[in-house]
Amino acid sequence: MRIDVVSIFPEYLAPLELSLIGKARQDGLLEFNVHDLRTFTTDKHRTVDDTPYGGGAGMVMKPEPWAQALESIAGNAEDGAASQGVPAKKPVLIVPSPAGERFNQALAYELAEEEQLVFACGRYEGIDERVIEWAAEHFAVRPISLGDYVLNGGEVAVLAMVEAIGRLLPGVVGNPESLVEESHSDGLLEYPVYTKPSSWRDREVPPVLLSGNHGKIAQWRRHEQYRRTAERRPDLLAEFDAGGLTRADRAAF
Ligand code: 6GU
Repeated sequence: MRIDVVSIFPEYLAPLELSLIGKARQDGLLEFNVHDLRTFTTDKHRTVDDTPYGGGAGMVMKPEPWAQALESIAGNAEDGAASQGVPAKKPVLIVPSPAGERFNQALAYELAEEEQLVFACGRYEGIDERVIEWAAEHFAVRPISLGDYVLNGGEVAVLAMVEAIGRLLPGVVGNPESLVEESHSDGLLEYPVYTKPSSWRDREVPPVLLSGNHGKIAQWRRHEQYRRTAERRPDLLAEFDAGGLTRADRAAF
């Protein structure tokens, strides 16, 4: 997978050099490029924002630097495809925004299938809307939100999305089994986990986990997933119940 990020704060993306995603880059599983939007300006002050038409607080990002940046990235992708004699599939342009579609694990899996993702990090009150319309010529455009709260810019959201997507790429997470049992992979939250010692500060590990009875352990864990989801995320539980329970689940609950 190839990922390009356009931002006026490229240093914000430095953490992606580290850890799992940094390792995936070193191993050649992921190509990752960060572009400074200001390098696509032409005026002396390298201006990226201006006042909003219609008035109101804050500033809006000017369209032309974005068009220059996105054209250069789309051009690279199209040249690459043409040199291999294949028609170019449009890269996905993700526009992080509290006004976007909600990001979740299902969307992370969907985006992990893509050849190229481009993230356009807006700041201030956002990017001139005509950029979003125009970009559809070169990209499959997806405005995406992390949740119902406001961040100052898209950079922190990109860190979260790239980590969620990157760890799903084949070979990035050492043990793929660990992707299967985690929260949200099956619509429920994860069960609680424990390690040694079995007694710690007068608190005991649930005895079933020491029983060696794998059937009972699986049933207990499933029940805990359900209980925890009911308590913390009743919204998820409603969706899960609508999907229909398996026979093993009816036994566990
Ligand atoms: Cl993706 N971007 C910004 N700027 N704010 C957000 C967000 C994204 N998701 C929630 N708040």
